[in-house]
Amino acid sequence: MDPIIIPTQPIAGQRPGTSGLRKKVKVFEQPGYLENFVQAVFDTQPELSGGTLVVGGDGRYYNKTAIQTILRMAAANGVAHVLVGCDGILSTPAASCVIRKHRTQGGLILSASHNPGGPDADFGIKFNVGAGGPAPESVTNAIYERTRTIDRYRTLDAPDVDLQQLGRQRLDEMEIEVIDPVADYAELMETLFDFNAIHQLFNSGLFRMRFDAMHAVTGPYAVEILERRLGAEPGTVLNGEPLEDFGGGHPDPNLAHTQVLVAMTEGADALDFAAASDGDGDRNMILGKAFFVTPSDSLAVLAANAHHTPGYRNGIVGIARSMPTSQAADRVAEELGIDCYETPTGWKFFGNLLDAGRITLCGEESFGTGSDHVREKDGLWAVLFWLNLLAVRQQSVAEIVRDHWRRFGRNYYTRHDYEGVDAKAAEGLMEHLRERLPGLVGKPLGGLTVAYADDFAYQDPIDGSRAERQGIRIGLADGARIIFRLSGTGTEGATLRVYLERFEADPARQGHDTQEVMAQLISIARDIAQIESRTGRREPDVIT
Ligand code: G16
Repeated sequence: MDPIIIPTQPIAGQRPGTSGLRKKVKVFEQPGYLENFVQAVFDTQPELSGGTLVVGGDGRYYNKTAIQTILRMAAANGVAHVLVGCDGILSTPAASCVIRKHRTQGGLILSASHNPGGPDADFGIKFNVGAGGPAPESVTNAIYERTRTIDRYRTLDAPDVDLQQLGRQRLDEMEIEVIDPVADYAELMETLFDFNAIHQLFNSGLFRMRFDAMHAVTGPYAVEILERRLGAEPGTVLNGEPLEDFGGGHPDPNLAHTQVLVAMTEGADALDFAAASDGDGDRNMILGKAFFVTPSDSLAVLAANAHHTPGYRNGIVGIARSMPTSQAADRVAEELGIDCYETPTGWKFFGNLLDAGRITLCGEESFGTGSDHVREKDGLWAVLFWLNLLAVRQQSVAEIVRDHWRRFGRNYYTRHDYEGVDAKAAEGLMEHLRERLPGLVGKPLGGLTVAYADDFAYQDPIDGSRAERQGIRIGLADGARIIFRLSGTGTEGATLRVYLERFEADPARQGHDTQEVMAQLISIARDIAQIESRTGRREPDVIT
C-alpha cells in the first residue's frame, strides 16, 4: 500500500509543556492538529523508521481515535513494529515499563494526566524516548520547531485496527502487537516488593484499605495486583472501571478531589490505609487513619525505609526532588551520606540522573514518586511501597510518619493554587516578582530576613544542558521557603502555584495544623506577589 502524502500547514501553539502537548479535545479535533504533531515526532526521531514504537493511553475521550490515526501514520512512516495496549490502554508508568523491557525506540503516550476528560475537556500526547522517560527538552524543542515548518504528513488509506484482540496483526508492512496492558507491569512490581508480606497483611483481618482508581487507567492494574495477586478483599478498588470522562470527575488524587475516600479514613469505622491515583496512573496520594501524607514527606519516608523492600534492599544511591518539593528528602540523603539533587519541575529532568545511576528514588510535590525501575513517576508503585512498609514495620501510617519527623524533623508544607487566572495578569505577577528579587536579599520580610531570592536555573550534571526561569524562590533565614511558579500543564488561562515550606525540629511542635503554622508565610506570599490586586483572587482554588 502506498502512503498518502497529505499537504498541511503549521498550527500555532504546539510547544510541549511540563509533560507533553496538552490541549482541549476540541483543539485536537481540528483537522491536521494531531497529525502535524505526530509527523513532527517521526520527522525528528529517525530511529523510529524500521524500529519499534509503543502506543497507549489513559482511556480518556479521543484516546481510541488518536491511536487509529497514529497507527496509520506509523505504518506510512516506516515503523516496523508497534506494541499497543489492549483497547488502547496503557498507564504512563506501564508504557515506560513496556518501552524499556522490549527495548523499543520509544513510545507515544496519550493522556492529559490529572486533567478532566470528555468531549469538552482535555487531551494530550507526549513522546517518550527509548530509555522509557519523557523526551528531554532538546527533543521536545526539536519536535516543536518541526511543527512550525511542517507542510505534509504521511498516512495510509486503511480501515481501523482491532484493538480488542490480543496478539499480532499487520497494517500494511507494519506488525502490530496488541498486548495485555497489565502483565509486564505487574511482573515488574513482583520483583520490587514483598508480595508475601503484603498478602499476609491483607489476610490478617486486622487491616482494611481502599484504592480509588477514579474511573481512570489504574482500575485494571489495581484489581489485578491488589485484589487478584495480593488477596485484598474484592471491592478494595473503588471506581475501577476506566471511563472516557472519568465518570465526570476530576482524576487528580489530592484532598480536594477525593473527598469520599478521605471521609472513609475518618470516624469510628476508619480505614487503615487509603490511596488514589490519577488519570494516567503516575500520581499517587497516600492516606492513613485520619492522616494525610504529603507527597514530599512520602518521598522522604520511602527513601529512609527503602531497605525494608526486596527491590531496594541494598540501599539507594541518591535521591532527586523537584525544586518546589519540600527539603524533607534532603535530610534523609544527608544522614544516608548520599547525594540529593534539586531539579526543575517535570519528570523529564530526572531521566539523565536515573540513566547515569546517580539516583535511585525521585519525587515531586505534585503527588509524584518513582524510582529507577521505570522512567516515569508511578502511582501504584508508591502504594505497593507503602503497603510493603506497613507489612514489615507493623505500624500505622501515622506512626511511621511521626517516627520519621522525630528522627529527621518535620518540613511543614503546603501548596496554594490559583486556577484559571488571566494569563497576562499571571505573567505580570511573575515579572513583577522577578524585578523585585535583587533588592530582597538581607531585607526583612514579615519579621524574617531574606537569605536568598532567585529565579531557579538548573544545569544538568550529565549533559550540561541548562533550564532557566524555573520558578521564583525566596528563602528566609530560618530555612523557610516561598516559591512561585506558573503551571505548565493547564489548558485554560494560567495557574499560579505558591509553595510554602517551614522546618520544625522540635517533636513537641510537630503536631500542629499546617495552614496555621503557615499563616505568616501565606500572608507574606500574598503581599509580595500582590496576588489579590493582580489576579482578583482573595483565596486559592485548591490547597494541598
Ligand atoms: C506533570 C509532570 C510533573 C510535574 C507536574 C506538575 O505531571 O510530569 O513532573 O510535577 O506535571 O506540573 P505543573 O506544576 O507545571 O502543572 P502529570 O502528572 O500532569 O504528568
